[in-house]
Order: sequence, then C-alpha cells, then structure tokens
Amino acid sequence: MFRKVLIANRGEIALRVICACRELGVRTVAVYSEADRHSLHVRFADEAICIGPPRSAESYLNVPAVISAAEIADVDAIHPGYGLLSENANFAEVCRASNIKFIGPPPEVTRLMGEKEKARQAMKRAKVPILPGSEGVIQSEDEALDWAKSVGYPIILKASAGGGGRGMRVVRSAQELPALYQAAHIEAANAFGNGDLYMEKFIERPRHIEFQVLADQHGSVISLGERECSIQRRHQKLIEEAPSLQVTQKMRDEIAKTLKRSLENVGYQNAGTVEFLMDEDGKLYFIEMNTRIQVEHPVTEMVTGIDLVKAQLRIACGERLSSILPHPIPIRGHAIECRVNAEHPEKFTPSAGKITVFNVPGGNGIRVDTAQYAEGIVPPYYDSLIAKLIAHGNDREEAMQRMKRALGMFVVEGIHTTIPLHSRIFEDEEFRAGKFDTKFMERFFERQKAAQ
Ligand code: MV4
Repeated sequence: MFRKVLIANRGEIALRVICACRELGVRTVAVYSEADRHSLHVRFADEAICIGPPRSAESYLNVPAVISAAEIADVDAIHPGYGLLSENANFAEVCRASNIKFIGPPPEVTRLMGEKEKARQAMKRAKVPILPGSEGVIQSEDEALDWAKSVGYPIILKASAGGGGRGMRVVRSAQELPALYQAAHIEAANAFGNGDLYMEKFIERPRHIEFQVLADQHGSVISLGERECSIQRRHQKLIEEAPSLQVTQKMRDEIAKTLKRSLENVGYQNAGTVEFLMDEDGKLYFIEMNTRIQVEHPVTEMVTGIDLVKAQLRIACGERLSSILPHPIPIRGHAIECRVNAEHPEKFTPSAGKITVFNVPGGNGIRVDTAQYAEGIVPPYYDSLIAKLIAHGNDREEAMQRMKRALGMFVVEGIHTTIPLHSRIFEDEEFRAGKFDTKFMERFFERQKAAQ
C-alpha cells in the first residue's frame, strides 16, 4: 500500500478520502486555500499545506502549487476527488512526469473520454448502444442539416468538449437549425476553447441512469450496478438512488457485460461512471463517461457493501479486482442520497456564511458525509454542497422512511439549505411512486405552486 497520499480537494470528499486512507494505514496530506484554514480536512489529515488564496484558480486548480506540495511532503500518490483537477489529463501527465501516482485512469483514457464524440464512437465500436447521431464532429452547418435529416428531428447539438449540460441546443426543425448551430458553436468555443459539436437524436423525457465501474491495472473491469439520477435541477443532481426501479437484473447483467468488454478495450483503470439515458421504452443509450469518483458514489457503497475509495487506492497500488471484490457483487436493499446544498430555498443561489447550529442525524441505516460543523464557515468561493445524507433500507420504502425522519433531525441554522426542499420531495406522491424523469423537478415546482 502507499505510504503517503496527498488529497487535492476540499470539503466532504477530501474527508472521505482521508477516512479511506486511515483505514488502510496510509498517511495523508491535505492542501488548502486561505479560506479553508479551519476546515476539517485540514484538521484530520496528518499534514496540511496551504497552497494559495481562496479562489480555486489560484489554489485547488493551481497545478504547480499542488505538485510542489506533493514534492515537499514527499507523497507516493495524489487522490483528486471529484471536480477540480479530477478529470484534467494534463494534471495526470504532470503527476506521471513527477513520479507521483495519479489515483485515476491514465491521462490518455481521461483525454479520450473528455472528447465526448470520440468517446461515443469508441463505445459504438465496442457494441455499447448509442443514440442515432453524427459520426465524428460536425464540420459545417450543411453537414449538421444532412445529419439531422437522416436522424430525424428533434435532435440535440452537444459540445464535444462539454458535458454536464453546457453548450447544448435542442433543434426541432431545419428552419431553426442554422441559428442554434452557430449559437452552440460559439458558446462551446468560449466555454471550452473548442467549438466542436456533435449531434444525437433528442429524447424528450429521459431518465438519467449511470453505471459504476472499477477497473484494475491488469486489464480487468467490473460493473457495480447502476444509480438513478433523474432528480436534478439545472443539471445539478438533488437526489440519487441505487438500484434503479427501471433496471431489471437482465438489463443490469447485459450492460455489465458490454461495459466489461468496451472498457477493457480502451484500457480503462480505476473508478469510473458510465452515463446512460433511458428512453420512454426503457432502452438504455450511452451518452458519456466520467473518469472520477462521483459525488453520489455512497449509494452504490451502501447497496454493495464495497468501499469505492479504498478500492481506488488498492487498484492504484496494483491490486487485482479478484483479490479486493466479492464475486458476484451483491446488491442488497435500497439506498437514497440527498445532496444538502447551502442555497437560498427559492432562488437556488448560494448561501454562504457562518453555520450556527449543525445537528447531524444518525441511527439505523443513516450515513452523513460532510466536512461541516457548528460554528463552521461556508465560503462563497466553492461548490455549495455541504453534506450528503444517505439512507439505506431493506427496500425503497424503508430507505424513504429513514430519509424522511433523518431530514427532520438534520438541523442547520445560520445559512439556508435544501433540507426543507428535500423534505417536501419525500412527501410527493410522484416521487414516492418512483415515477420520474429529468423533468421531474419542473413538474414538482408546478404542483407545489398549484397547492399553495
Ligand atoms: C440528452 C437529452 C436528451 N436527448 N441527450 C444533459 C446533461 C448531459 N450530460 C446530457 N444531457 C442530456 N442529453 C439526448 N440525446 C437530455 C439531456 C438532459 C439531461 C440529462 C440528464 C439529466 C438531466 C438532464 C436535464 C436536461 C437535459
């Protein structure tokens, strides 16, 4: 096992990685910005190094500062967490050049998956189902019109360097295509420094279902089942669960088989998430792959009993999946996660400030991943996630009961949070029936307004 690992992140995920390292007897090095001096990841790491001013660009995203800290502390490896540098292939390359193990896939694979259209074609070649669409990036407006005609409207234009919802345009007719093509191209060029676009058939009411995978450094890949992530607002997930009510064991086994083949083919390593859209007929289509540990990984941990972060560390040390995972992977009961964000309840704008009261729920089937505490500060510079509340039960009903009672016992004062919103969602009949797609929150807010 590694002797010492640097965690290039902050907040709950930095603490989550510290927990995994502790259990494996690995020394930890935290890095922090001037705004995070009193954060728990700094307190609980064995060593901590300040790497710059509050703004991420000058601290957590500052590659020379992070690498210098790693060299000064003499670490064997860096865990990037999620967001920040986690999917930055250049950073992974600098780690390699500095003889520091990057805990994630090789930079070549990160780069491939970061180019969404290339990833799509690679998965298509490996027989993973994809939506009808363009083959390779679109070179011109005329080419876009040709593809759209062959695919059939509506279509969606996506930025090849994008992901997570930025730089997308839905096109419903040939007449409106030219303007939307130009808008998407310019937006992508400005946002990502790369204006490349591709096209897919548009699904009106998709469900977002993603598969967790682990891959060792000896060419072996395994799927740990799916998560249902359709409850989101403005591309920010609010609630995730595992397993999905819509995925049968037959579908799960089939996807596991195709993912094993396709990801072994591209030389995937470490943890990853493969995103699919499910159409109205219940069919799954690959849309993109995330090459990091995700925010919502705990729901998979709760139903499989597998510690994904410890698995990441052990894989990065060269251990084989066959020596760290049970076979077959069990799926036990049901888990749901609420993302507790520091946000204004109606406007959904960040709510920074000092937390005065912080009572964290516990008890049977409840897990809370957080780096916050009473008297703690929520700085305005970063992501608004302050805690993840995870409920596990023998079935979805029990997980929901536990979540409801835990939400009622989660007391945060001094800032606004999404806790009251979550409580209302867990009273909603449509949610309780598991009837949701990515437009759920829009309908939910309409129902709430109508009920007032
Ligand atoms: C789509 C789609 C419908 N059809 N692709 C948004 C985020 C990005 N990862 C993919 N997204 C979508 N791609 C096709 N062909 C609808 C969305 C979409 C969406 C997807 C997942 C979760 C929430 C979403 C909200 C709006 C649109």
